[in-house]
Amino acid sequence: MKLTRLLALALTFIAPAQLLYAQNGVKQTGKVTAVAVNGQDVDITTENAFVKLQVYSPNIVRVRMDKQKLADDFSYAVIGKPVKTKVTVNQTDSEINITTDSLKVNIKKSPYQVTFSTLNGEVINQDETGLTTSWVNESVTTYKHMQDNEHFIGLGEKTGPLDRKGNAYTHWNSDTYAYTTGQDPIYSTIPFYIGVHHNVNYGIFFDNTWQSDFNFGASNNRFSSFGAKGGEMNYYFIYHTHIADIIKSYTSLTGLMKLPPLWSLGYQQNRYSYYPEAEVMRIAETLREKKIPADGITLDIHYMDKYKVFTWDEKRFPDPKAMTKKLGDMGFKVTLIVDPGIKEEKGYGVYERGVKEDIFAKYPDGTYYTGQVWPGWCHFPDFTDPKGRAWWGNELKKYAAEGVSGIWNDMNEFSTWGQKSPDNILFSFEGKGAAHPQIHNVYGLEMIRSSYEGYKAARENKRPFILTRSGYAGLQRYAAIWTGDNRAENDHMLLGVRLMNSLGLSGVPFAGMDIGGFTGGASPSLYARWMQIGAFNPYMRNHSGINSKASEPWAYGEEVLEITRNYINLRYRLLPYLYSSFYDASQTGSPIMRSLTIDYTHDENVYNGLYENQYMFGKAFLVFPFDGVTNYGKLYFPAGKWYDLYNGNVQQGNQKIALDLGISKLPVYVKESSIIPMQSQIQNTTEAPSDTLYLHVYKGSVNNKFVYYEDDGASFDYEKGDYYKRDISYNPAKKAISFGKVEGSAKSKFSNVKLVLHGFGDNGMPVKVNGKALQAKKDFQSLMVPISRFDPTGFSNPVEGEKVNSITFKNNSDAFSITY
Ligand code: MIG
Repeated sequence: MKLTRLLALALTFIAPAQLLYAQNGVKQTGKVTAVAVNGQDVDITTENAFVKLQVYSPNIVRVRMDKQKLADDFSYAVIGKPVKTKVTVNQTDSEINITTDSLKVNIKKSPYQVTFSTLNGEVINQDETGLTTSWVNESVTTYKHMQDNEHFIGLGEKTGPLDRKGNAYTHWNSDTYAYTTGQDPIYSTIPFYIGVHHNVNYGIFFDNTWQSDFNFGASNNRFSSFGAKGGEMNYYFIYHTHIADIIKSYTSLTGLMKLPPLWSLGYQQNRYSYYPEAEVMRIAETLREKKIPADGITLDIHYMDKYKVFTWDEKRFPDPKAMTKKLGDMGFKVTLIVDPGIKEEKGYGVYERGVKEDIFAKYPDGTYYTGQVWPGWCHFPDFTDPKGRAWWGNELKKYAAEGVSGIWNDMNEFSTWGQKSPDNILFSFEGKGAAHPQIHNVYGLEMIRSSYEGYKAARENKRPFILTRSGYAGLQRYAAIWTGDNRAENDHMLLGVRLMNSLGLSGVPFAGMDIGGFTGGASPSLYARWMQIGAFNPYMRNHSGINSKASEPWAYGEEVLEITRNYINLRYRLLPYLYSSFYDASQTGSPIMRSLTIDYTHDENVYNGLYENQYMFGKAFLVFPFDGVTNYGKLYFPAGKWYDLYNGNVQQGNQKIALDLGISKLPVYVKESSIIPMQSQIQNTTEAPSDTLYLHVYKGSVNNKFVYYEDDGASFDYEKGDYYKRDISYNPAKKAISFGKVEGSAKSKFSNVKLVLHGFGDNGMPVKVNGKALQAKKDFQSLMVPISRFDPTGFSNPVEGEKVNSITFKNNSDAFSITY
């Protein structure tokens, strides 16, 4: 054998794949050749890559990798900084070990391979041996070992099942009219998911804005992987024992939702499109006449003059300011749609100012990129340019002056007719320069940032309400999101629930869907069901498309109208509960629609396709999004004790039941030990409820604490301490319901509290306050009354035979405890 052949043969044994494929762009990370420890960072050089491991907190470790030296750090999504953390780094010839107070990271050197484990040494997540991280030309992918029976949840607005195992997904924000229930991608990108196996769970946030791909064992039985067409491998590994804390850590990186204005939690009525003004007024008046509580009317593209943003069609809407005033007097806020495409037209001030400010995206030869959308040929603002954001904010002042309350950002994927914008459109990217593929997935995020910041600046001390169709990780800082152009079909109603549950797992608490369906027309029963479920969505908006069936609550006949009204009524009575839940979300990232995987993570049943849509609405209500066609369904009750919302009947947990149900009720159960504040019926949030807060407590065996929160619901004064907050807790062992001392400088809307005790028995209970027996009729009044239940078919009528204990007392700000 010739020497060269021998050599070649020997080489194939030494590094078979490496040498052969490297020339064609394939690169493995390879062996570690140098290690440097810099405080909480460990910088590693390998044969083919530069790696930086950064400890962000005891629970968060960031991994950055590139073929060349790592570029300056920049992210539109991440606003969290590393916090000072105790870190120990040990090295041997073969490995590096990093230990925090919560986890261990082991890096094998030959070749590079990362393993995250608990302090006890249980593997949480591990690079797949032999594959780890590799490049194929400019695309980079990290391969993780698929653990036995691993579940994958989250990943933002992704269709398909709750458990993403066996599926793969792409992130490329797309305008997907009438998408199917398995279509991918749709409108937004949140490259964050949670893995669950062997009683451990972790989160991975892959912060890369290029087109990215996630594979959770689709067509392979070996790994889960995440990768992108360009940019760095850049992921944050998050470990906590509870999923709620993983979400909290994720939102410590990407930011929290700000408290929205209270009116945006009310019912919103929309149509593509309501016009002229007389029609808008007719809708508003009908909502009031028919006593359907509502807070918002949303105007779609036909309010504009030939679809030109920041204009009004003067024939249809001769005096917008007077109209918003009239609506405002009736308790309605107006939300307007805006699109990013700016019509290229001489004399159109918005366009001309854009040219003057030089804020439109261009081709490499310096000419404007021109794409076609609603107004015709358009230019597109560069929201990745601070100048572009400022220009947009300036244009928004007009709507502020006209009394508009909400800005609905549509088409911001960005969408153009043809749906294929060229790669060579150039964007500022904060002065660093980037072409379309790198910024595509953050275009929507930067548009809503412009809307949020602009609208905040345009109005004195008023919370903006921003709605968006597209976005990227961190979108919760600026906007609520809705799930786009769904279809009026049962499967879409259920898919919408899963999308919102998944968004909730991915740091976005404020989400909604087109209730009733955007395309097509629902049957009356499907519509009724959809509105019932909609009452238990964070954002409740009814919307339907231009050529579809009218979708107002009265469009489906008397029975459906009544059902719909009952549930919207209930939502309004629940506003103190809902608003406090939003407060919680604004502090912890805790979602409003809470997938059961959050609190029942290691219960296999919650991943079962039969039960995958079930969720908690806040922390008290278990909602079963019941089929709206067959009205038949299977329910799973996780561990604990559950009270039927309508009659108080107790259902034990760890049970599956089948239900055949009429359309008038949606199955909703209350978790034992729940604390639920409610108010009297109002028709909109400008109307004051009665002076009594109804505080429902459900007997249980577990301790519970509810953070009760109130503020003016409109301004930013709460940031200066102008709020009313107290802990309300229930301790069954001590037989006590305790009210903590009030925090904040605001007064409560409620001067009385009516404590309503469920499941505590029918006899008037001897009640003590701060240990002292109750002085009848003095500070407190103890009564035995049959109170009205939540029966949606006749809310104001007490349910026969049902008795609960109820105590009414004066609200006061000191800590006190009621024992029984
Ligand atoms: O090309 O503004 O998803 O809610 O009604 C369609 C008209 C543009 C898409 C949105 C939809 C809205 C519609 N828009």
